[in-house]
Amino acid sequence: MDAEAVIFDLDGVLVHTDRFHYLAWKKLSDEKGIYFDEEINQRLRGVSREQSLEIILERYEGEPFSPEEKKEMAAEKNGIYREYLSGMTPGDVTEEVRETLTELKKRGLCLAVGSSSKNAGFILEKTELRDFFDAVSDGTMITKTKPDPEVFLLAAKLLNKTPEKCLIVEDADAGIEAGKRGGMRTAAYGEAAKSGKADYILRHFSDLLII
Ligand code: B16
Ligand code: MG
Repeated sequence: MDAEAVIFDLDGVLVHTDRFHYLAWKKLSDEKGIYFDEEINQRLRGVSREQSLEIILERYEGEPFSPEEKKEMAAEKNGIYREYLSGMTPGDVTEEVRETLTELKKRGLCLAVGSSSKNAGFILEKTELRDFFDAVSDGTMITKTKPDPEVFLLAAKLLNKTPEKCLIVEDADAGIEAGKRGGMRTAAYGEAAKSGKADYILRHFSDLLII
């Protein structure tokens, strides 16, 4: 690859916390009588907690929830999600991911995380991934969520790299769009690979070493 930096999405790329998001939203939806399924869940990839709730409520036909109730619901979902996260260990990161990150660093690339999540720091700590990265840009540092490029532009800035020198690795269409809007190259992994919008498709995480 001719990029000088790689900016990784977290949820769905480095770790599979996407399953925990689904289970936590499902629990909250069932409790409140709101319809929610795997298909709706796909639309939550990369978007903020608050926006995720708005997407889930699109099909809800009951009395509208007040802003306070929505705040409580988002907080409740986060509580359930954090319980799942607290059980995470370094074993939740595959050898393939660790070996690929190690090799990219050996080749002199700068590495960063660009995640919409406000829990990114906690996840990186639990999985002992933090030391691989020269910078972390996450949901606690931005005002606009993906598909806005803010989170990736901040990561590039923290790395001291111009956008065109950065490659974004993403599992969400919203993230691929964010990378493109930010003037970066994009590699799709997992769900985002299906839409064919990215510059590269990664069938395996380690394909990063051969593109
Ligand atoms: P939190 P990413 C995103 O992480 C998730 O894909 C998305 O489903 C979630 O709603 C968002 O983080 C916010 O997460 O509730 O933990 O702040 O894919 O950008 O790493
Ligand atoms: Mg993701």
